[in-house]
Order: sequence, then C-alpha cells, then structure tokens
Amino acid sequence: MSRNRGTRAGRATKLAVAMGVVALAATGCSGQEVLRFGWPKGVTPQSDSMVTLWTWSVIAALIVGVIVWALMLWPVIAHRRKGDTIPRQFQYNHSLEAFYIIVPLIMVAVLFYFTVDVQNKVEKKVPNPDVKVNVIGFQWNWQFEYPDYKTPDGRTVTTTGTSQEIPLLVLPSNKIVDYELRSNDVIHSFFVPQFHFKRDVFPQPEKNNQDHSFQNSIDRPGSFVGRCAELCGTYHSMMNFEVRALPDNEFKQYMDLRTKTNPATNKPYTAAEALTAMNCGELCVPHAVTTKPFDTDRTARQESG
Ligand SMILES: [Cu+2]
Repeated sequence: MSRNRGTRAGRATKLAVAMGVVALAATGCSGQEVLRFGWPKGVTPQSDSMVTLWTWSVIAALIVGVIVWALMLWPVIAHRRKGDTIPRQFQYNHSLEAFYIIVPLIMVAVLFYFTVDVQNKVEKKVPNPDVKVNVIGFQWNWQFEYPDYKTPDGRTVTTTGTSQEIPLLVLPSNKIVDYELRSNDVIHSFFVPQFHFKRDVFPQPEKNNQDHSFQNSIDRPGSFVGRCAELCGTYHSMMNFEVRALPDNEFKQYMDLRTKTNPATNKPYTAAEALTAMNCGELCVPHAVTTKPFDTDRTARQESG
C-alpha cells in the first residue's frame, strides 16, 4: 500500500517536472527574452536603461520572494506539532526586529536610487533636438505636425490619420526627436511599446500643469506600432499609428519631398506619396505594416446586427 503510494508520488513528481520542462521549452524564449520578463525589445537608449532597471528589480524581487517563501514553508514543514510542549519562543528579539526593519529600508533606498537615476535619463531633454514633432491626439486618431518643415503653400507639413488610413509618424533614426503632445478633446495617451514609454496627451497641457513633451532617439531603422493608452471613448482601441524610423539620409529625402508639390496632383506630397516616390524597399511601404485600420462604419454594424 505504502509502496504503491510512493510510486504514485514519484510518477506525479516526474510528470510535474516533465510538464515544467515542456512549458519552458514551448515558450521558445531566448535568455535575453527571459531576462526582459515580458517586455518587448526596446529601440531607444532610454528603453535600454529601463529594461536594465526592470530586469534587476525583478531579480531582486524574486530573491526576496524565494527567501520569504522558504521562511514561510520551513516552520510549516519542519516545525509541525509534535507534542503538547510549546516550542521555543522568539518574540521581543531586538536584533531580529532591527534586522527586518533596516534591511527592507536599505532595499527600498537602493530601488529608489536606481529608479530616479533611470527616470532622469528618460526625461532628459536637450535644448536643440534634431527634429521636432507635434503629436495631436483626437477622438479617434492622431495628427503629426513637423513645425520646422513647410509645404510650398506655407503650411506646416502634417500627417493626419483617418478611418481608412493609419497615420505614419516618419522619423529619422539615431537623431534626437522632440515630441510635443497635445489633445484636441479628451485625454489620450501616446504609447509606443518598443519605446517602453507612454505619456498622457492632455487638452491644454499648460493649464493642467503637465510636462507635455519628451525626447528620445530611435537606435535602428524600422516600423513600430503605436497606440492610445488612455480609454478615450468608443473607438479608443482603434487609435493606432505607426512609427517609421528611416536612416537619416532617407528621412531628409522624405522631408524634401513633403516640402514640395507633387506634379501628379499639383498638391504637396502626402506621406504615402512621398514614401512611394522614394521607393526604398520595405521602409518605404506607403501604408502601415504593424497595424491596420478598423471598420468604424456604425451603420454597417447595425445592419449586420
Ligand atoms: Cu485616445
């Protein structure tokens, strides 16, 4: 009977270990991915410093967790009731009490120091960024203005998203970009997961006493999805955009076109027309590749029930 129970327990342990190994292997995670603890790969120096902080904070939390779990399980298993005698008591142990007050205080101080250090890096701004972009959130899309670039008719170069078209925020890689955030209506939030950064987009940010700008640099060319991260009404989930980071020479080419008149339409080049004209491969695809527009036609939905 007891041998039977032993083999059953042994089999259960083996099965649990095997399932654990399969679960780990099935995630297909590399060492670096595991150490990011669920975060996507960052594309800015700012995101790299945040990942380092996150990784070490989780490791510290896990070490504390393992010690706490061990201290909880140890008395449960090793000090089970064996008779009527009360075991040795440990209350009013001053050195133990001092230890568990001082050690957590040191841990909080260390975490605080590194958090402030990383926050200062992330919030750092230079007086002369390479590119300025005004990000305007509205129900339910985005508009990107480049205040330093004008079209032949004297207007600011602007890209506005529609229900049919995801707006592309075209930027140069390896340059300092300044984002000025503003809303036309309710509060939105500018979020690019690979930046590891989001910031609320307020109407009248000055009145709300909000720091409505931030700076970063994207350290590689590529396409990155952006989202609204503040519930802002019916079509909040559809407020996606795409950051398209081009090598600097291609960004110059892009802006050169956007500040000119397209002979085919006799109007300034749109974002899509400029990218098509550049014909530079997958970075110049004139529509978003990370996300697609949603059908916002309410009447069509009502008809289909
Ligand atoms: Cu929104």
